[in-house]
Amino acid sequence: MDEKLLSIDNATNELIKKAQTDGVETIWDRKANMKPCPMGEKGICCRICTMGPCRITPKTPRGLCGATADVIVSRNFARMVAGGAAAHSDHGRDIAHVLHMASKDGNYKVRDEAKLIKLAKRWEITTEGRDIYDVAHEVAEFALNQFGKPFGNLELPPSLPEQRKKVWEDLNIVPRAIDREVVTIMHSTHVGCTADADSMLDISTRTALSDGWGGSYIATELSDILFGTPIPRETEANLGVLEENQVNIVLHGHEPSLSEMIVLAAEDPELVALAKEVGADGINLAGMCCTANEVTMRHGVKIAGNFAQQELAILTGAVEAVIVDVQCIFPALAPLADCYHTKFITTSPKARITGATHLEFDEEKAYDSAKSIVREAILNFKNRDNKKVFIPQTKNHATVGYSVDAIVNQLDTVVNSQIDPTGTVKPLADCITSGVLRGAAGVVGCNNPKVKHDYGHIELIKELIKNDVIVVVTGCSAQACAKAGLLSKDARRLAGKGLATVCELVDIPPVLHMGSCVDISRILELVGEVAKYLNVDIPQLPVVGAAPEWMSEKAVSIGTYVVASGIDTWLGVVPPVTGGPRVLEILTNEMENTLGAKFFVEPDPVKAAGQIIERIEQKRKALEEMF
Ligand code: XCC
Ligand code: SF4
Repeated sequence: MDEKLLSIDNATNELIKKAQTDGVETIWDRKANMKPCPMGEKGICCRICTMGPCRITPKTPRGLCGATADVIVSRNFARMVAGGAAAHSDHGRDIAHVLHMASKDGNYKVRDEAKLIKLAKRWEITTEGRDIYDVAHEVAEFALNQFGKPFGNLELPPSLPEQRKKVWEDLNIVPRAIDREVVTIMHSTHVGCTADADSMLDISTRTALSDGWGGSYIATELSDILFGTPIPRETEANLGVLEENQVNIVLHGHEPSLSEMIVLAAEDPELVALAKEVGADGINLAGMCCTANEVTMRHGVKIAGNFAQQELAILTGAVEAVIVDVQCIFPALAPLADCYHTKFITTSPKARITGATHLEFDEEKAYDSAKSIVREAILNFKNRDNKKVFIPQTKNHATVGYSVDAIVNQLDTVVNSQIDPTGTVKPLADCITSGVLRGAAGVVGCNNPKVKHDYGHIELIKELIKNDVIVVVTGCSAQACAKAGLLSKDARRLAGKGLATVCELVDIPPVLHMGSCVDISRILELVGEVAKYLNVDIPQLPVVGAAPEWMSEKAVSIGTYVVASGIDTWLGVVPPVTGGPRVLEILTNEMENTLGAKFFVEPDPVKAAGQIIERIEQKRKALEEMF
């Protein structure tokens, strides 16, 4: 592989080249010109009040108010957690509102009644003899109350082992209402409040937990109820999924309430006919970032690419519209779309972008709203300039759709129901305790131009599966895997003997796509259930997390709740905390004593894999003594 290439992905490299020919810039050009601020990089710049900004140097070891490097670093870290938890949880809240407006004859319906009833029972909501939509509305209200309830703690899901909850209780970090935790961070980081790194990190941890076991968990469960719990299905990934003779629409962002309606609208006979009328063979939907994950998990919609490829989709010259809602959308798409015929359509009042066409998505009239957005795309087909079109011929096959239910069902295919119960995580737990699988890793998160595109994800994952560590993925990591062929069942040839055997018996790929980033809650559920089945706490399991190319505040919240859930987490990009020695010490060392897990920072994915395997083997020793 050419060292100078910016990605391990052909389609990406080809389009980066096209950008040069076309005379347009991409994230990699801007990266080459950007000189990151060394203060910001270490986390020691404070601009919380206007006596500053204050920066910590050997000559100025304290800010004007007297804040030390650790105080500043910990406050900056906390605010990142708050930003991330807010984004995930507000997404969860929006889905709850959609469930609240669901009705028998409306645009939004209940697709997974069994899951709804299960959740209603868990929340002690009457189900007998009631209309399913009455139950749905009460469940939605209950969920909405988790965001702002004035008293008590968050309602925690039953997959959380008691031992884990006890750890949080002892540390006084059981989350209360979700919004309250975010607001507490904004308050505590105000000038003149928390000035103690230890306490600041406790507050951060509690907030992150309100995301993982609260806002994100709600987002996943209610999305499954509304749009269906994913089951395994086939798809394809990379920019080669764009079609020369079709109206290409890229769906980018996060919330399935929009993308689900677009999926329906794109099948509307009226719009399909319109597409033919304008000279296209049909309408081709392709997803990007977590929206791609949502619609591929539930419909097999093809994946155009991950975070770093969003500009490249426009650069193909073959995309009629990029339709976005919230999160991870480059503002750069607006000026870039001007250089091509692509319509860049924003739909959410939470994420308007200068230069974009704003067509607000109205959830009350969701279907009509989606139809008019799709119509815009179709009518833009005539403006496509064939001289500017280049669709890379790179794509790969993938099997996706591994919700926890889907994994359990798949495992049941090898259970002898005469002897063993079905519908449990027992087979998975058995594989792990027996050592056929050495352990499991959740590899998640973004792309970051500090890392060669997709290299961090793919190198790490290949090493892990080679060593019989089963991998589950979400977010942009899942898409990197889809493009690299790792979600295909025949990727088992890259797995070690134990993992390959399991894959063959159970008929799964060695890397399982579990969904979008809010769906990391699925990973928590699965790990929690295995721990409960074995009657151990989560840190005792040979299970790790990794975010090799992370970049967002959401990833900081995720990393923090994953560690607080008792899962060691490897970061491939250094977080902006190195200027605070106490903060660094807590995150990368002391958390192990309090929470049973900690952060590791290792930019080299092969080295990270080595460390992970070593750690997993250590945990196995203790576990094997027990079983
Ligand atoms: Fe965004 Fe969720 Fe990161 Fe991808 S992985 S770049 S946060 S889309 Ni969540
Ligand atoms: Fe400076 Fe303190 Fe104000 Fe931060 S809060 S800018 S350290 S004076």
